[in-house]
Amino acid sequence: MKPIHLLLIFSVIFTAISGCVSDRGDTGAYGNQTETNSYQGEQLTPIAQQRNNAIKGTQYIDRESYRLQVDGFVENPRNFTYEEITGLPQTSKVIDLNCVEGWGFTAKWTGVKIAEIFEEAGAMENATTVIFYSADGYSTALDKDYLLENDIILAYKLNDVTLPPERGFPLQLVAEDKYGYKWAKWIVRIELGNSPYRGYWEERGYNNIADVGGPAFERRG
Ligand SMILES: Nc1nc2c(c(=O)[nH]1)N[C@H]1C(S)=C(S)[C@@H](COP(=O)(O)O)O[C@H]1N2
Ligand SMILES: [Mo]
Repeated sequence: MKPIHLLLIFSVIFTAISGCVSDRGDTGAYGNQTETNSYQGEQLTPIAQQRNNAIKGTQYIDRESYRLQVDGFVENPRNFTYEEITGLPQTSKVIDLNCVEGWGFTAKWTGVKIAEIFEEAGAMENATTVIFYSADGYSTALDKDYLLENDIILAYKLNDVTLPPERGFPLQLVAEDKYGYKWAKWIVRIELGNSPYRGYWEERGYNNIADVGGPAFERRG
């Protein structure tokens, strides 16, 4: 057989094999985990193509010593371990993150509804504002009603992969329909209160409502 014929046969076989592999289509590798590429008919952006943003770079949080502190207007101020959080009822949804700078992506987010955390800590009726504090000194706040009415979750998985360090491990707030600066990463404390609060970017002029499509900036008197 001429070498050119062998080459042809090999290329046909190779194409067939690689076709089998890539035809699966709905998952991909992410480290040693399997990343989901579509969910409930919706196409997801692969993590490798999603952008990151952080004021002080990646925070590396240790799973064992991590505690989520919940305090303020709650009957039982308390800490949660990583295992306690991931042991609560789990919710998944496909949501877009839109940074106010104009970029965005679509992902499947899996985590716990804030309502579950509020239930555990005994959130008080008169609490109106919820402040999220992060390990890098970042903070932001949202109305308690917004969080409850929209079943907002604290995500610990992204496209079925454990939240990578640069993406906020262990927890990122999935503030759907709000600009990216409300999506706090590396959350270490949640404080309930009844007075308005401006977080890191909000204090620097960004709109405290932060509805996607709404104004990015706010005039302050
Ligand atoms: N702790 C912390 N959370 C943060 C930020 C930050 O700097 N620190 N940046 C915010 C901004 S402006 C955006 S757009 C999103 C980006 O989220 P991503 O890096 O997961 O894509 O994170 C938000 N959460
Ligand atoms: Mo952003």
